Amino acid sequence: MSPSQQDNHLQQARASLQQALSWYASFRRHWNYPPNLELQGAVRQDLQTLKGALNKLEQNVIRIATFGLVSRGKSAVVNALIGQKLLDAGPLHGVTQWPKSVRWTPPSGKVQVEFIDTPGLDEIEGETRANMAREVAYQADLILFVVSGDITRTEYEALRELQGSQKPLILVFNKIDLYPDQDCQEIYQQLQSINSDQNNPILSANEIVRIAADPQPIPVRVEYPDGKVTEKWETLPPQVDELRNKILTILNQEGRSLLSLNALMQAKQAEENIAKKTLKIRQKEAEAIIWNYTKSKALAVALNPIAFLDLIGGAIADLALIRSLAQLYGLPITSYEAGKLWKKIIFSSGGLLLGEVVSLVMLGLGKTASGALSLFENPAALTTYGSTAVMQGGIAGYYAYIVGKAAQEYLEKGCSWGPMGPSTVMENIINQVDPDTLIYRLRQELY
Ligand SMILES: Nc1nc2c(ncn2[C@@H]2O[C@H](COP(=O)(O)OP(=O)(O)OP(=O)(O)O)[C@@H](O)[C@H]2O)c(=O)[nH]1
Ligand SMILES: [Mg+2]
Repeated sequence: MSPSQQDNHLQQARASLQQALSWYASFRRHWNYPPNLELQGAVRQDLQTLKGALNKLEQNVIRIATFGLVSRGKSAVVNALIGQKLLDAGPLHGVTQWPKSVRWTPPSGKVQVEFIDTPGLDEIEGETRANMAREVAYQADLILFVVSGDITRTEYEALRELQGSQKPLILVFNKIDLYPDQDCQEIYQQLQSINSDQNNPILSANEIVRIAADPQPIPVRVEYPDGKVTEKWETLPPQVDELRNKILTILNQEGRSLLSLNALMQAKQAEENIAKKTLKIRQKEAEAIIWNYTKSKALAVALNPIAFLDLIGGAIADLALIRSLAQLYGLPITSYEAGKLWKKIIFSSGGLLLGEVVSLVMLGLGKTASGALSLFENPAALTTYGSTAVMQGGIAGYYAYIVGKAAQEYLEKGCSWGPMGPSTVMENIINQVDPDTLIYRLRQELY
């Protein structure tokens, strides 16, 4: 990716996050509703995540996390990469107990790096471990998975789990100084074979790097000119150049795009959380709003004697309903978007809302006719007017209810219109809503 492309990605991500933040900054100032302390508390962390994601973008910090079982040399790898022993590393099991981070300014880089060093995956217990791993993977832009030999079952499972986080991953084969060349080669080939499932490869071959982060001292024979022979221990420098170069290449070629993507992913998640919590906490008020609109729309359509006004009035009511919901939630939806959303609901529902149009027109015409008739000649026609009106009102109200539910679903998805196909949403809702009960309920209210 060219630098300008990457800058462009950064800009887009930044703009998106800034917009979200400026919207939520006014979160406490719902214009129609008093601030809700419970809600504010519930979304505080998500707002923090949003801010954090933006900060990270602005500082150009890439997070690289180490993962692996205990004593594989995770901390040693970070030390070797930055060329300083900033992290404790040692032969005891469980030297690193909690995730720790260290900053690194790469030589050529336009970005900063923050290494996150984690405890061994087998060191901490079940639930806590899963949470820690998930949290770190979520924060990371790049993962270094450190092994020091053939892969174990636990390692394989951890790799599979990490695959779900959709973060780029480099498999680091550390401690190669402990193996003769032949063995090292064999292990390397075995590591490549973890991709045996071609349809679902964990990594590509060139994502495996062989290093020695902290080679053990080796005995060296020293022969003096006088024939005396002694042995002394010599420590070789770390061999991590291949890994460092690989990381630097990634940072240069796609660092900023990676950063943008991850920030957006985090923002999306945070916004979804905010929307979900808001919807949950405002549930009662929302139900009341939907129900009120449903009733008024049904009543208005039933009582209105002019056929086409039913339709126009109905549409206005639907729009107002969507806007009221958005207002109640304080979620980022403008009038323009409300209109777009309404159109989507109408068009995507195809047959369903076409049903409303057709039945409203047909019944509306009948109603207009029987209403007119009854005035002049036939008092019995008033009964027809009445039952038509109830039916028509029921149908109109039912659709208002569906529109309300659909709007809720949309808002819950964090108001990102893209990938959420409207027809899917409609389908979900129609599966949820039981039309008979509802029309029944409406009829009850109308009588
Ligand atoms: N021979 C050899 N030993 C290494 C190498 N890298 C690390 N070690 C040793 O392996 C041991 C564990 O290293 P650490 O970096 O503490 O491993 P870790 O994965 O961070 O371990 P925990 O934090 O306990 O999970 C230390 O004694 C290191 O000196 C290497 O490349 N070669
Ligand atoms: Mg460690």
